[in-house]
Amino acid sequence: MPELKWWQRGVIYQIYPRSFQDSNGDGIGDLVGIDARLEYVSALGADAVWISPIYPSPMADFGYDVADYCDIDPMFGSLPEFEQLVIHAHHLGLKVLLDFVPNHSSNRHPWFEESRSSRDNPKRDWYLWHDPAPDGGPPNNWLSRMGGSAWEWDEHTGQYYYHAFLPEQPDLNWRNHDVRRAMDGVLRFWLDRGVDGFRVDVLWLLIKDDQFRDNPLNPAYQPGEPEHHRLLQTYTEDQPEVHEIVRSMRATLDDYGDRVLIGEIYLPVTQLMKYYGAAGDGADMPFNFQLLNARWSAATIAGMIRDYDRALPEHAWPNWVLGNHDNPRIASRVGAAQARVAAVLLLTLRGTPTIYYGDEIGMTDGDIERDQVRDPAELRQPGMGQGRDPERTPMQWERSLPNAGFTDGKPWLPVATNSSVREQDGDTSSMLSLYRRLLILRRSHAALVQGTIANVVANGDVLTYERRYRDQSLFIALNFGVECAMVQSRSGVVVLSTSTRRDGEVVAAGTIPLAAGEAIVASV
Ligand code: TEU
Ligand code: CA
Repeated sequence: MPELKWWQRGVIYQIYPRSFQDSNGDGIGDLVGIDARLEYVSALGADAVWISPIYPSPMADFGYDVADYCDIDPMFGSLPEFEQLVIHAHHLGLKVLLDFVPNHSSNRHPWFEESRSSRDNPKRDWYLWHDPAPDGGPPNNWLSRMGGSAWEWDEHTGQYYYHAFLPEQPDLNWRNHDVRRAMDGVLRFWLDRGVDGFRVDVLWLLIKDDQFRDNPLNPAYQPGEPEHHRLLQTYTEDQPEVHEIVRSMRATLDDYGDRVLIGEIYLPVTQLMKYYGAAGDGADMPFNFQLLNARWSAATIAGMIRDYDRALPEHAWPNWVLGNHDNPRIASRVGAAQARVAAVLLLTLRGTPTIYYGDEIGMTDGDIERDQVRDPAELRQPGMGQGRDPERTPMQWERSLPNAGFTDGKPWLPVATNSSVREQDGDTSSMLSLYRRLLILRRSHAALVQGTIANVVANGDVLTYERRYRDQSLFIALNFGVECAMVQSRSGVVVLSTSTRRDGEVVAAGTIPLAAGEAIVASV
């Protein structure tokens, strides 16, 4: 196999900066705090950190409403502190990825303030302005993913502007080449400062239908679902013109060599594959979000692995994700025991894994009281299951300390103390120990990094597959059930199990027992 790139060999660790480590007692995580925890991330065995937005922002959507693409919000720190963090990370052998948010800016960005100032402002066409419909209402039926119409009336210029998310997040017009040039300059600003790549926010939404046609009704819509599910996104997502933009972003990163382009793309696998680019000149890693809300069964996951691997274009590199800052945490979705199975799955499947901060200690969704809710997705559609605060609660470092060591101040979200890094650190049976063992195993077995995956089989509640590279062959078995199961295996030696007592166990050819919620990796 051709020499792998760092992002093919490595493991990415997502840091939600607001919740990782506060260093100045304001209850909000910051860059100095992250910098102080880089040794922890490196010792865990990760190879790169992806930091969610840290740019100047009014924080209407907690940083995904950017008011200056080329600076650091004072709440998180400063550009020199960021540059220091990059130097420190690189010294530790960690790559640094930023979150690029090109689909929309903040309504407080100077670009939008110019654009909204008058109909003939040179930047008017940098955003999507439209006359009202004949009845004076919104131009069409497009809905915001945060609830309500996606059109906001601007009295001053007598037009509406489009926002896929909050009114504070006006969508940029990516059909305008001045926008593309400006955003290319943003990428180069950070690449010049040593950034090793980007996770691109809502890459699949960048282009909207140029005729602004109404989206069709969603026939599968069920009452009680979020409002925007009423419509199919036919004219507001996955438009064919987006791929030339992806190619352009990739070309810019390739100018710098060895940088990674990750796309946040919530699409079915068949549509997702286009984002690798027809000639492999698209995104390096269109995020594979299938595990985020998959039915947690051996049969479902087996089918998912086979279908995804079969759908991958030649030379396309797979990736897997168990969680992120927008979805309920894996340990809350499947429970503590199955979260251990999920860890083995994530770190033994073929392709690059992304670990969401806190999942390595089995963090669960935080309990957020009504008066503690911060997420506009919840505030605008309360009780609809859209809120993301629970998966964004602060990292739990040491539960004997105030706020688990996250902050000396009042944390921006409540900190759970049901577990922490410190107490798991020395416990060989802890989730943290399991993640560390898995990452050591992964790093020491080429079969897990660049091997093939074969014989993906679900037998009852047990999923098995093999990873092979040259003379190395690993057999992975995961019990998704609540009963002990017998698994057919070749002879070998257990090199890792979720219940540590089996490490080193010799496995005779035939059937071996797998306890409920147990997973093993055997060298066969
Ligand atoms: O998310 C895009 C997105 O559509 C999913 O996050 C999810 O469907 C939705 O946000 C749930 O409310 C990206 C960011 O990850 C998210 O945090 C931002 O809120 C959003 O884009 C707007 O930038
Ligand atoms: Ca702080």
